[in-house]
Amino acid sequence: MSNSPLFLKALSGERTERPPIWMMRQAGRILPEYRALRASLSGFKELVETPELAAEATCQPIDRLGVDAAIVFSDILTVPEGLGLPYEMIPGFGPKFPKTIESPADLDKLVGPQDAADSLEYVYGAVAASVKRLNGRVPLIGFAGAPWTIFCYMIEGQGSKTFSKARKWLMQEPVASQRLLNLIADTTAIYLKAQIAAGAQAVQLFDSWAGVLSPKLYHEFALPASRRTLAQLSDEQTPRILFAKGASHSMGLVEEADAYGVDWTTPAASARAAYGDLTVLQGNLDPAALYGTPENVSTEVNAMLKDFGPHHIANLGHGLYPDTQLPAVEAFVETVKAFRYADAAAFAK
Ligand code: 1CP
Repeated sequence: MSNSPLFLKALSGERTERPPIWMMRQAGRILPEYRALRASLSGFKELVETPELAAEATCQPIDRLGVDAAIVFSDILTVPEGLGLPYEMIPGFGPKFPKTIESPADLDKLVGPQDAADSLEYVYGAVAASVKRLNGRVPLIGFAGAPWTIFCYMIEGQGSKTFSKARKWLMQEPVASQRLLNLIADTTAIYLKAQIAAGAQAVQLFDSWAGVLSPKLYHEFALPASRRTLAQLSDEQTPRILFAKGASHSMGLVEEADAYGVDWTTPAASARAAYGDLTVLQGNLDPAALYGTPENVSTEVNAMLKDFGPHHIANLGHGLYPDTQLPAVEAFVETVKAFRYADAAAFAK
């Protein structure tokens, strides 16, 4: 048994006494101390672009909740900004890009992968400042959006329920779509390598909008682009987590990650059937389960931990909702921390 932190042990495939836990979107959103920090500033971007402040937001869930990993406070939209499409964060609305990609000719105006990644120095600063502030308490996760999800924002310029404009591009401009996905994939690989160089001990690729694609288009466009990013990180000795929300039809088709996120609509048994018992899986509590009482949360969480079995990282099946109450979140963390595989009848060998 190594002395490495529980989260990294689990990611490396070692058996652990209990699963580690962290939560997608754990920094910000639900914490009163995040809202206070945010209210003292001019806006979201000031927080993301000032390493010391980002590091403070990164550490808040560690101090408050005692989770086993931190995720750097940033956003997936830094990459399109680096590529030449700046975003604005509009309170009560979300992200908005004044400029978008409207025609294949617009691709010629974008910045190249190295220059795009080089312009995101403030993210590497946030990673380094977060590692310093964490002071060895827990490992830090770096992250980026997967190419398809970033493509969605670069074409649409804002969130969408269907991302039909982005899907229209795949249908009508397949060659230009491929070119843009490759540009994003290569930029993202350099970006994640730089986060690793700055101290990130694991990285996660968020393919938040994988689920709007048919399996066919997912296989043709999104999946190869994610693989292209992940493959470029294979020499890094740093575990890679892929979370492709809504793409459970394609579980088991990517080999380049070290762990796979599972969304809450996918039964643990289906994920285990697709990936096998030894693959590290992360997830998948329904974020809405945290609207239940702490007792209900505890029951649901214990059931989930038994369903996944070992080689599991406890997490949600997508990010925390902003109106989630802290006692439910605390019950999630406490239940996972009290769990022991050895005590769970199903695993007592
Ligand atoms: O002012 C604010 O506080 C704005 C809210 C906010 C926050 C706290 C946004 C706007 N982004 C973030 C931080 C963030 N974003 C983190 C790090 C901190 C954390 O743990 O919360 C991470 C990991 C993200 C990742 C992110 N941003 C994703 C992928 C994960 C997911 O939830 O699917 C996506 C899709 C975004 C885009 C984005 N940023 C913000 C919003 C409201 C959105 C979604 C817009 C949409 O509906 O399309």
